[in-house]
Amino acid sequence: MSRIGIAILVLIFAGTAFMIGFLAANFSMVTYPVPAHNKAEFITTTTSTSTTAPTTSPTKDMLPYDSSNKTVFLDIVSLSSATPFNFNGTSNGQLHVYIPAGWTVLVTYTNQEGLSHNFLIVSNNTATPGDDVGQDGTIKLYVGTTPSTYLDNGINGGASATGSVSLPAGIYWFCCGIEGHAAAGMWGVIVSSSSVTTPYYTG
Ligand SMILES: [Cu+2]
Repeated sequence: MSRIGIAILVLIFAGTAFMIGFLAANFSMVTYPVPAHNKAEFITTTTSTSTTAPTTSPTKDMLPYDSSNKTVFLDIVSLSSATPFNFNGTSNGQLHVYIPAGWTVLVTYTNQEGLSHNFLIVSNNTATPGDDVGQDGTIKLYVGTTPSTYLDNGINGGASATGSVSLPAGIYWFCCGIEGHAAAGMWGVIVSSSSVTTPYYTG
């Protein structure tokens, strides 16, 4: 065999050995991205489940009103079918009434419970009512009672009473004035605000 023939054979062997080494190195690298790819898929799945969480907001229900004389009609009932000391089945500040600033609230209060109750609107300066709501702020309206008897007297079960008052911008309670009844849960909130254009309630 000539020298050139030997040289060609050496080159072929050397080239083959190099190719085997090159391929082996490549295959060992190929295993690298595979787990990384699986990891990326796992993260994508997690992200898609977290974007579907719904947000909840309280339902707004409209109240009857007459815009010509800026009056909101508030029908409040202490239900015999609900837990005692309720207004329309709610208690402890749950019911929120929203009215435009300066509008008049015309209340019709009906008592269905066995106990006597009354209905007051209070410009409050405490967070929650105590036994005498007259000590928690200024009473703006007396329905079914009087300024001198609200701690003891209201209307009996089956009776109704009405009253009205205009409310400047502010936050108020509506509550029962009989001693301890508001503290037992018989109160809600009225928000009078210039940012409210149509009366509504939540809760
Ligand atoms: Cu009461």
